[in-house]
Amino acid sequence: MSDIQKGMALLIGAFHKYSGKEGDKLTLSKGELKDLLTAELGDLLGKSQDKAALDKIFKDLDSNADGSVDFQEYITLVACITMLCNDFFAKK
Ligand SMILES: [Ca+2]
Repeated sequence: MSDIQKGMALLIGAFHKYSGKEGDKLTLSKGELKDLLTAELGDLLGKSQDKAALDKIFKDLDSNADGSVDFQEYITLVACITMLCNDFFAKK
């Protein structure tokens, strides 16, 4: 597999690792999102122990406001963070 294909497979796998923990297996509950953000993105986002901050991130991500974060909403977050990282390295 190419690097991009490997990256895609890893992003899909990472989502399902957390989405399958409770409730709907294809979406992230707030608890699952917290686990994902802490374990996978904690270095970049800081610890999301702050409940108000987590509530805001969840609300912002849940763009169709159905109370869960689906794959499309998750991949949008990953794409945004990836763009920020790219900007950061491009400016160096
Ligand atoms: Ca949603």
